[in-house]
Amino acid sequence: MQEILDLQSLAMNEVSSANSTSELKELKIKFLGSNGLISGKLREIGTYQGDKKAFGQAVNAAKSTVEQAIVERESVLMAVEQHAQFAAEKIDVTMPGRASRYGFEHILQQTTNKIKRVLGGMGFEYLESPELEHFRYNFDALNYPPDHPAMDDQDTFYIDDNHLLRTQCTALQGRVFEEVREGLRSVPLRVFTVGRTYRNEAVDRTHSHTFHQVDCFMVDEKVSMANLKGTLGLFARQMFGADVTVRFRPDFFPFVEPGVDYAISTPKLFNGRWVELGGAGLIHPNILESYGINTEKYSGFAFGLGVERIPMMSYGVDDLRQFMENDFRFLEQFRSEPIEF
Ligand code: FA5
Repeated sequence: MQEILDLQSLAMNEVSSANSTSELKELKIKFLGSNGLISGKLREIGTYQGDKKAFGQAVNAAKSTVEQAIVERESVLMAVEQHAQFAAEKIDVTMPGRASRYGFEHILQQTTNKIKRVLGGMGFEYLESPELEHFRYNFDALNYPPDHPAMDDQDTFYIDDNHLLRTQCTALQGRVFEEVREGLRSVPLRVFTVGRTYRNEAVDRTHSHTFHQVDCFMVDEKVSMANLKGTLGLFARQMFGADVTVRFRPDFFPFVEPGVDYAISTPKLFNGRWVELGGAGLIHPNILESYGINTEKYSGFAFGLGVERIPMMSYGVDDLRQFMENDFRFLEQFRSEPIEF
């Protein structure tokens, strides 16, 4: 019997000096597991030579005493361990949070959206037109005689002899007029496009090899320079503010007659200096006629301008290369409303 009491006190000592729940788990196996020391004694009860009953009672008493001690020690150790874990994983809720970054539209995209709103609001239909263009839409369809020197101003990146990266969004015209000839569209027409254009250009503050243009044209009865001036004046006031004035000066483009370049001026920007925006004019009758549009009845105007010029003017940006360089410190100045992703 003494041997059971000794076993019990050995177990109690070890349990009370266990320092972790995992140590305690091992002691539970050691004494009470299926091959444990106390379990072994339980199995001996049947074959015990002597007072079986007293032996059995002593073994069972030792078993429940040790079980009880393990449960009590376990709750103490669990509390200690939990406390230590909480201390280790403590979060300082007073620390300032890390602000999440919202995306926003690039300033050129914001400008494009505004152009679409303004011209759309004036009744012009927005059309897409390819950046990788046929030579014939970029030049032939626009009344450039073969090898005309005006094409030298617009050298570009050629894919093969017949395909190039478009140098001007005016390339849309031939595509639309072709649809008129095929009966897919009819005059009157009011259309525009906005998109990327390319030129083999000596890059400087106001010229890039990759830039954007708006190109807009209208064909209807009795369209004149007065309509062009009125439309561009309204467009400029909507884009830049009510006090903008537009100036026209004669210029040459093979696809317009007469041709002009136009500049805007406002007392708010660049000390009221004229800033050139683009070219314009009345669509050359050769073009309209080549697509079967009756020039006795119909005439049209067209204008095109560089998109980068608009935020350059509005915000006083003096180098358009910054729009393409993706420097966040620059772009973040033009934060718009956050975009929902
Ligand atoms: C044209 O591209 C004509 N297609 C415009 C036009 C349309 C005339 C319809 C008549 C009728 P120009 O080459 O001048 O014209 O370019 C127009 C505008 O695009 C320029 O005033 C300028 O604002 C912009 N632009 C031209 N080249 C570059 C360049 N390399 N980098 C940035 N902007 C440019």
